[in-house]
Amino acid sequence: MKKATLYTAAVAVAFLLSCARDEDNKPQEPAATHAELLLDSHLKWGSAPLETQTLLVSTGEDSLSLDYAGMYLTDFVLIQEDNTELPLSGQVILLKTGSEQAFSLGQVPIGTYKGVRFSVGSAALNTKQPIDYESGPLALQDPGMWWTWNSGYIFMRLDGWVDMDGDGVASDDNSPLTLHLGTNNFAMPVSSLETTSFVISADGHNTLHMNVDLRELLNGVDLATERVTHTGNNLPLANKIKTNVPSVFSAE
Ligand SMILES: [Ca+2]
Repeated sequence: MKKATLYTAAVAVAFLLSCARDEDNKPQEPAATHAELLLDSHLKWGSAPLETQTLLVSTGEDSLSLDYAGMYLTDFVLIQEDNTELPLSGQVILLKTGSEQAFSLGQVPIGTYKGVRFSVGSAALNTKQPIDYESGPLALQDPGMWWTWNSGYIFMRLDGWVDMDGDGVASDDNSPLTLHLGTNNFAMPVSSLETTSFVISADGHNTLHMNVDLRELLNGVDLATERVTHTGNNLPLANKIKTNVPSVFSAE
C-alpha cells in the first residue's frame, strides 16, 4: 500500500514537472511594439465649441455666422523625446463641421513623444484627384473640397455670412463669407503642438487632444471689406489667413 502511494506521488510529481516544462516551452507572446494613436480635434470659436448658423463675433468685433468649415490635415510627423522625427506617411484627415472629429493616425511605435507637427494641405495632395477615390477624405465632398477649374484640393474652406448691418442676423445682408485656400504655395505647416509631451503605451487609450480655434483664423481681417478669396483672386486676404493658421491649433 505504501509502495503504491509513493508510486502515485512520483507519477504526480513527474506530471507536474512535465506541465511546468510545457509552460516553459510555450512560445512567448511577442511584446507589442506599436499601438494606435487617435487624434481628437475640438473645433472651437474662442473657448466655446464651434457652432454653425449661430452669430459669432470675431476678434476684430465683426459679427458673422459660419455654414461650413473644412480643412485637410496631412504630413503628420511625431517628434520623439530625443528629437528624432517619425513621419506618419499617407495620413490625410478632413476635419470639418458637422462630422466626427476624432481620427486614427494609425499604428505608431510605443514610446514617449514631445510633440507632433503637420500641415494644412500639401503640394503632395495635388498629385491626387477625387476621381481616384470612391470614399474617404480625398473623394468628392459636399461642400466641395476640390476646384474643378484648377485641378487642386481646397486645403481650407470657410463659408458663412457677415452681419453687415449689425441687426444680429448674418445671413440677411447678401454678404457671403467665402474663404477658400489652396494651390501648392498654400500648404500651411503647423508646429505649435511641439510643446506637448505624450506617451504611447500598448494598453492605454492613446489620444492626442487638439483644440482648433477658428476665431484665430480671422485675426487682422476686416470683414467689412475682406470676405471673399478663392486664393488666386484675392492673394492678400489668402496670405493674411495663411499667416494666422499656426495659431489656430493648440494642444488641449
Ligand atoms: Ca444683418
